[in-house]
Amino acid sequence: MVEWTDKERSIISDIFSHMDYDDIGPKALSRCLVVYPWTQRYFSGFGNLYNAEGIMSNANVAAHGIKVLHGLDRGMKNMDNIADAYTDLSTLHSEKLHVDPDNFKLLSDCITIVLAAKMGHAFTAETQGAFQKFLAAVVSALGKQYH
Ligand code: ZNH
Repeated sequence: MVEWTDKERSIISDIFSHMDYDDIGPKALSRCLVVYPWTQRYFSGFGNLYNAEGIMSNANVAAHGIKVLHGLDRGMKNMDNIADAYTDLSTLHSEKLHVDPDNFKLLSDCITIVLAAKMGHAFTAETQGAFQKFLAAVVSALGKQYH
């Protein structure tokens, strides 16, 4: 089980109370699809991911980015049992979606980068430490049902 200091808890709850899901979700998922192009294979049903200028821009990706970012809410609400909070989502990604679990870490890094760009100076080393620790717990939980 992951242990959290009061400081880490307050950083995490602060981040989520100010989270701009509609901005960060689409940006983080789009970034993941650009930086790690092999992750595009899971979204073949989303249509053309790039616009006429060759920029990643797709309404389905944007909507899905928001949904995925909201997927972190259950971790935030279950800080003391993140491992079990993702059982059903882990099974879905493993058995139905067949998403390679290595990709969870890649997306989580993109979420960190987009959040850092948005928060600017407020994204201190302590904030990064707590947030990455939180994401690592989620990533590990999402990988739990892979056999
Ligand atoms: Zn995922 C889906 C979350 C990652 C791919 N996802 C999903 C959902 C959610 C999530 C919540 C919805 C479900 C239902 O509907 O029920 N994810 C998530 C999270 C994460 C993720 C939290 C991390 C952090 N995913 C991911 C990745 C990928 C994916 C990395 C790839 C690459 N997902 C996916 C898909 C889907 C999902 C494909 C399905 C979509 C549709 O709808 O079609």
